[in-house]
Formats: sequence, structure tokens, C-alpha cells
Amino acid sequence: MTQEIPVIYTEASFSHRPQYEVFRGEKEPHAETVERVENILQALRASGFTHINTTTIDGMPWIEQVHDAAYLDFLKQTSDNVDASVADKGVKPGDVKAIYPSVHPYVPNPRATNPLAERGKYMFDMYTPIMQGTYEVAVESAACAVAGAKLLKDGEKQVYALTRPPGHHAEEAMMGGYCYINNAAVAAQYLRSAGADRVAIFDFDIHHGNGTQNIFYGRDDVFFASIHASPDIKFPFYTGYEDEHGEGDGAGFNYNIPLPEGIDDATYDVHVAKVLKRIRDFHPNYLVVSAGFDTHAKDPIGAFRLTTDYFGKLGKDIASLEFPTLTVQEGGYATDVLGENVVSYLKGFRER
Ligand code: Q9C
Ligand code: ZN
Repeated sequence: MTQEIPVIYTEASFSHRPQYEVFRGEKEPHAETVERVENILQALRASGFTHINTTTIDGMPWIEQVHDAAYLDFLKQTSDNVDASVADKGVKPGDVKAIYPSVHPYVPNPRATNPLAERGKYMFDMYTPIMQGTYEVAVESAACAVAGAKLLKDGEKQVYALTRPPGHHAEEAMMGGYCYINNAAVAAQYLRSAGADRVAIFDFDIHHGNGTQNIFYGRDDVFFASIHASPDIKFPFYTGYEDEHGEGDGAGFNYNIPLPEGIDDATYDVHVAKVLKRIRDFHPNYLVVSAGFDTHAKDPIGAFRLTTDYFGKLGKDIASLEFPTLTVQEGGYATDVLGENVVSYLKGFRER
């Protein structure tokens, strides 16, 4: 029996409470809820995971290496000033004050000085509000990924970072898709600085990891592979096509597999095998997995039909590569089964 997989989370996750996402002009209850992390922790504890710790690391050096300085500044300044800048008038009792964009850039190199113009420039959707303190929780979530990566550097073979808010939609200078800072990218960058020549990232969230793709698109030191619902049918709509291979030095180091609606375990598995082969051929020193369980059949915003048992096979197959692997939590919104899915996946690793 292999050793138990260590888990890292952050208390900051519990203070992140986005209330609404604005969809087609209507406010809807936000899907990325605090119950997600509660359900995961509960399932881990119930299944005998005991090495569960909170993060104690400063992730800023690596956050600053993957994100634009002006973007980080916008996120910090905006989140520091939500309470003061949003008028009390019109805020319903019990509502959390939050910042959403309104006007998006309509010129190639937008100069954004007005706060509304800045929002449009740095926020690509209406699903990712900034609340008072959002900057700190996003930084802590990324620090959680770095803490997990540090355990790998120190010799652990498998680590799970329960990152929340998620990260894979956050680009170098853009937030969206419930993501503010790209946790997986920050962890990969940390591992590079810690001496690894090559890091591979496998993103199995149902949504394309546009942010991670964006950050590493011109680089050959970080290979990015993603299996997701086709941009024809799912968010983030503008990226994730098969012909996005990377550019410049990064040409050939980006691998997208967009799939149609309704994919089942057996079909999905064929595509996983292709990704794992490409990762093996890349010979990475470390593997970072962006784990989204919104591919599960019960997911309220998903489109695939994967089962809880399948995540066990997925974990086992990833572990069979034998690269030191950090799994960072991304999406997964069927809250009642999210914890079981994470446990099934992590137990798959331990079957190795
Ligand atoms: N009801 C992640 O899984 N779609 N983000 C909103 C409107 C946004 C998903 C649909 C999906 C973002 C990390
Ligand atoms: Zn997702």
C-alpha cells in the first residue's frame, strides 16, 4: 500500500462567497459555492485522509511571474475598495457588495483609466465578481497550490491542493470563469523556479483551461494538455479548438481535445490515453493536474456523463506515469457528489 496522499487547503476559502453570477442579464445564484470545499473536506476525512493541512507559504513571487503587474494591482485595489466604492443605495439587505464589469474594450490596445473601463479590460465575463477581500482569498488559493508543489519538491510523490477559488480560466491579465489567479500556472512556475526543466499540466475540467493555455502559449518548458467540452457548446467559447498548438517557442506544446456533449467513460478514456502518451513523451520532471469534476454526469453546468468510479481509473492511470504529481482543484458543481468524486480520484492514485 502506498503512502497516504497529503492534502493542503486554506481557511481563506471559507470567506469567499460570490453570491450571484449574471447570466443573460439575470442574477442567478452563484455555482461556485463554499459548500463545495466543505463537501470535499468532509468526504476526505470520512474516507480516512488524515494528512490535511492548511497552507503557510507566501505565493506572491510566483504569482507575480505568471500574472501582469497592472492586472494584479487592479484586482488588489478593486477588492480593497468594494465596500467603499459600491453605493449602499440599491444593495438589498443580506446582499454582499460586488463588482461586475459593464463595458468591454472595443479597440485593440485599450487605455483604461476610468474604473468601469478597467473592469471591462480585466474581467472577461459577468460570472466572476470581485468582493471585499477577493484579492487575499485568491492569493491564498494560489499559495495553497504552491504549498502543494513545495511538498513535491521536498519528495512527496502525490499531493492534492484543495484550491478555491479555482484558477484555470485566469489569464495573464484577465479574470473570468470564477477564477482570479491561475493556481495551476503559479504552481508550475514555482516548480520551474525550484529547478525543474519541464512541467506538464493536464487539465480535465470540462471547461477549456483558457487561462493556463494563455500563460504558457509561447513556452516550451510547460506542456499544457486539456480535454474539455467543445467551444461550440461550452464556456469559455473562444478558445479550446484542436488547432491551438502554441506559438513561437511554444509551438507544439499546447494540446487541446475538444469533445461533443454526452461523452461517457469509455469514450473519454480513449482521449485520456492520448493525453497521457503526449505527457510521457514530454518527459516532465513534474505533472500538475487541473482537476475539474464538472465532467460528472450529475453536474448542473456540465455536458459529459462520467461516473464516480471512472475518476478512480483516471487517478490510477495518471499515477501510472510515475511523475511526481500535484493535483489542484478546479471546477465541479454537483456539490453532493463532489467529495465522493475527489475521493474516488485520489484513491485511484493509491491503488498504484
Ligand atoms: N449559468 C470552472 O469550472 N458558466 N469555471 C456559467 C451560467 C461559467 C466554470 C453558466 C462556467 C465557469 C472553474
Ligand atoms: Zn469547469
